[in-house]
Amino acid sequence: MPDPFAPRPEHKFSFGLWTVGNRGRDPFGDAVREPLPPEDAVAMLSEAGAWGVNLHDNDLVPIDASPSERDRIVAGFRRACERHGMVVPMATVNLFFDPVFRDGAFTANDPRVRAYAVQKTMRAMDLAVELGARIFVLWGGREGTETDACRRPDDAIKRLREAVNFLCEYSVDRRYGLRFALEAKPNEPRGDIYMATTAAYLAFIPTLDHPEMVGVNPEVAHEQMAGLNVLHAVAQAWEAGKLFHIDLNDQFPGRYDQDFRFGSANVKSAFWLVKFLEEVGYDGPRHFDAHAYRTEDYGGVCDFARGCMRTYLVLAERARRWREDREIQTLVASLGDGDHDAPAVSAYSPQRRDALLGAAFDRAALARRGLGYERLDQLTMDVLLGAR
Ligand code: DIG
Ligand code: MN
Ligand code: MN
Repeated sequence: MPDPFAPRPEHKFSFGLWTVGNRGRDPFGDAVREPLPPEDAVAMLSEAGAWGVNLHDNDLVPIDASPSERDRIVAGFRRACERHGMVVPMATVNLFFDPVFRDGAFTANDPRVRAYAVQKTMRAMDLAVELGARIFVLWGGREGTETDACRRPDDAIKRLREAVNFLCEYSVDRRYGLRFALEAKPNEPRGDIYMATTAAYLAFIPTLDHPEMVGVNPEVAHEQMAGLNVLHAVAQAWEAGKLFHIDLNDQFPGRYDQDFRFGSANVKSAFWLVKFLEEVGYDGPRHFDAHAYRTEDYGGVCDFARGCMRTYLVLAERARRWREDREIQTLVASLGDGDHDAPAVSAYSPQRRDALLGAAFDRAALARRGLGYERLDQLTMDVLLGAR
């Protein structure tokens, strides 16, 4: 009997080199796993059933590599991807690890650092296109402060806009056709990071010269670190046509960025997210920006990768059950506008103005109406827990 939850290329599951290549280092402990060469990561992900592999520039090419070394490394990686039938749907740039970015990258006070950050990103875009990536993620991990004495935050926003506008022009100039996906995070590694939430970026994008080229890459853990409902952030991005990519993982509230295996901390939150992505027909990569526990060896890392994909598919199947459950669907049908006619509050007109101003409402009767959400949520729990 074939495993119904076995990942297949059409599921578009992808992982970054930095995810399965995470060596388990943390602020209080050294690496516990040997380095994983990119070609080995590609082989591991392919064997696990993933479709795509993503990377920061320096996940593959050392920051001080010569052009000939760079070309040799990239050629070897491309061969490995071809050999293992893996695509590179997304790429990004590391603007956070090297000490040069300790005051930020695009928002740094030193204009030479800002210029270097844009140059490094241009070269990372070149690499992205060479590998076939169509999506370029920008995560401003160092764009932030420990003290707001360092700069006016509105100056930081202006600098960020200047950099993203320049990079959009570079993509147009080179006819790269890249779409940029901006990733928010509230803090860590900086005390506070600018553009702390996906919503902040959704407000920033319309101020750009090429807003049509720029969307967002919401990460589950980052919205949850901010105490937000990640589904609502993703739904707002989707509704605005700006869900260009997504970072799936998990997180317990009030902790550092845990980047746990997808669905391993909050199954219900993961269920609503998967249900939404499948119902709206999100066709982008299902990217797992997560890593295995520090306790694991590379056998455990492979378990981690398989678990991310399996949980997504199990939850997608639970979402199908939810949609097909007669009692649930009867309850859901009763939630809508139903047969309660009410004056229209869309498409303003003098007629609708007068009809609404003249309408009478039985407020007490409206207030008495029980909505049945307890039963509906318990049915959802039954589906999730396998009790129906
Ligand atoms: C952290 O959540 C960031 C970096 O890993 C990377 O730049 C981006 C890509 O998904 N996510
Ligand atoms: Mn994260
Ligand atoms: Mn991420």
